[in-house]
Amino acid sequence: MAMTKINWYPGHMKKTKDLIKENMPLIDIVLEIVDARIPLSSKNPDIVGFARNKKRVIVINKADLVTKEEINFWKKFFKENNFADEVLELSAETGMNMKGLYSIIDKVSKEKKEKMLKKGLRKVNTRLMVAGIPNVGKSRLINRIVGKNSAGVGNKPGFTRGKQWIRIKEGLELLDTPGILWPKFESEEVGYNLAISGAIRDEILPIEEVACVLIDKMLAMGMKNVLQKKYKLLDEDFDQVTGGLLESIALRMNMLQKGGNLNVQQATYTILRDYRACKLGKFGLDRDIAEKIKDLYK
Ligand SMILES: Nc1nc2c(ncn2[C@@H]2O[C@H](COP(=O)(O)OP(=O)(O)OP(=O)(O)O)[C@@H](O)[C@H]2O)c(=O)[nH]1
Ligand SMILES: [Mg+2]
Repeated sequence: MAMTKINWYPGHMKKTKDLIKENMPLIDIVLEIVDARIPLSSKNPDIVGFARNKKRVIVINKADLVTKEEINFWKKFFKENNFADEVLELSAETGMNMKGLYSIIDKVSKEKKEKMLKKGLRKVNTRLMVAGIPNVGKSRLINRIVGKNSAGVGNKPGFTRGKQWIRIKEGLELLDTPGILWPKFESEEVGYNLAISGAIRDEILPIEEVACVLIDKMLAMGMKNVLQKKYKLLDEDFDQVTGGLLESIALRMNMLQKGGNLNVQQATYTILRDYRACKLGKFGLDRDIAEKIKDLYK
């Protein structure tokens, strides 16, 4: 199957790219949001070009979905490979480590103020933009930043063509619309990982193959017992190709169509849904391909 031939996100790619480019001159800090389960696959390399001379912060969001150990691997990885000025993990969903984000923002803000003061400028605003591919949690993060701080502060019109800046506090403003970037599809493995994580609408995917890749990854990670327990699988079920395992899941879980045939589609969606809801454990999908694909993202 040619995963890379799928028209993942029809339309608007160029339009959103232009929008980001257009906004960039006003921005000081780019918060590049990635999904903790797929921190590389959910990146977009164009950001490097867009955000030249900006402070770049990689925000590893959805940190609640992987282990601390895995997070530490990625923080080290991004730092060692010079991917950004700052890297931190948080969960926009639970609010975990939002403090860490505010302290990085304050630090950058302060640096800018001091720099401008030397030039004789006293009134300095620091402006933030949130950017990232679909489904990484941009809206959740914006809501969290704004929700917490917006009491009594209205939106104020932007400088150019009615862009909206949300005033977070004195001297700190956030662009109200996130920069939507597009994932990079040069590697088939990246395509699968995006699909498994839910970054691509299931309807356009070869969904059974996607589920098989997830199963294969889990088996390679030594997670056979998790599958076995969750879906009541027997040892002998594992003596077959992965596609057959989907049938076994349907069989053991009693997923039947009208008429009594095994409902493999239900098994397929169940395992993907369970992974996305963190019911198969906390683990990501990118670690084994990190070294192989990292140069695509620089
Ligand atoms: N577990 C978990 N889920 C999250 C987190 N942040 C966002 N989500 C979930 O991820 C999904 C996408 O979140 P959004 O904020 O809509 O993502 P987005 O980047 O704005 O997506 P688009 O608008 O499609 O570009 C939602 O179902 C959120 O509930 C997080 O920190 N942890
Ligand atoms: Mg959104």
